[in-house]
Amino acid sequence: PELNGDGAEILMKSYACQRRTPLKHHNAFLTEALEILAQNAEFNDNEGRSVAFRRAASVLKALPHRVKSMEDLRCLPCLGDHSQRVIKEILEDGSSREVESTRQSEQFQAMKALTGVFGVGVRTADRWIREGLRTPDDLIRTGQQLNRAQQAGVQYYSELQRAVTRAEAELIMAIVEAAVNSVLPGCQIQLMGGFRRGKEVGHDVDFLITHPEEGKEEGLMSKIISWLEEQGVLLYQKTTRNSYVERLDGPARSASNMDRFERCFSIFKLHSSASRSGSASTSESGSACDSGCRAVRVDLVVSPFSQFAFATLGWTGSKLFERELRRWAGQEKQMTLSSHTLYDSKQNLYLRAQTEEEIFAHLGLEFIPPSERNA
Ligand code: DGT
Ligand code: MG
Repeated sequence: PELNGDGAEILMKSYACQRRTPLKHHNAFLTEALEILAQNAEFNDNEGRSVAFRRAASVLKALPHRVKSMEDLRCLPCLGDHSQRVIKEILEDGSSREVESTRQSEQFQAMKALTGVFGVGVRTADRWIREGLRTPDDLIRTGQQLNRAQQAGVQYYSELQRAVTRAEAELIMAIVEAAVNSVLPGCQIQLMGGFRRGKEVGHDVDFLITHPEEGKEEGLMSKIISWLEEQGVLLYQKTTRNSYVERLDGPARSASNMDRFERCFSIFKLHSSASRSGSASTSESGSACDSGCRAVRVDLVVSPFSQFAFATLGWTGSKLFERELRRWAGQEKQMTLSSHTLYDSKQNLYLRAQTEEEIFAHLGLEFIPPSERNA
């Protein structure tokens, strides 16, 4: 087995949900390269290849030292031939030709720019590129048909490209708390996603909301949205209803791993001065984002209390960690994990949980705290 600098043995487990992956690690020079190839594979609609590169990158994030030679990779899981070639070239030459040519290719840059628009996925971006479009400006210039989300995405493009700081996330938390408390006292509100894992910046801010009395949360989202709209906080919002039904014979096989909570995709308006000084300003109404204003993507999710632990686990991320949890559940335990429930196919029953710790225990996994789920 692999030895670390102190001569201690590293036993690297093969599922990311069996490992601790801190936010800061020693191999960004390799993981960033592998993640370029993962992203490019996603742009080419090649999910298998994309996940392979992400798993390889994730193993390197969990290493307690910097990789100096190919010897350091002996006995590590998830490093396929292709990833190893890339790593070897970077170790020997300082960079990988494949990674650099991908990074600089017109196709990759156009996909990055266009999928960077809120509301635009890989398929749409690909179609536009085949029509000769390259940037969000091209969409406006050529008068492309855009849906409401994409219109907002184009309108606030540069604002939404800017990373959201933790200070801004806290400010939005205060606004969301004010909204929730004024429409339904006694709710629990949790900051989710990257910020729960300890990230200092994010691409959006995710919140999970519940009420300890099951059923009280029904209809909550529309009340929260109305309150926020009255205060002039929302530049854009689209709410989807809760469509989850618990089937007695176990969860339905679903093509997507999107969950079915009542959910709101939104864009909040903050006043730049307020986001610097840390005081919420929600007095102005209207939907324009002027020069003194900041647009931030916010996701709100409402969960029934009985599903709250599962929703918490499902909305903490990272995306790869979530994916690996589900793969572990299915392949190693014959269970189906979602952000709603955990179903045991051997016993034919739902396993209940009040906390994330209980879910890890049901899955036969050591508990990994959010700050170590940065797989
Ligand atoms: P960020 O926002 O780019 O800094 O990083 P994250 O980790 O906050 O990523 P984000 O905001 O896309 O998603 C937060 C977590 O929530 C992510 O790790 C997985 C989960 N998640 C996001 N969207 C969905 C969804 O539609 N269904 C389910 N089940 N989970 C989702
Ligand atoms: Mg997020």
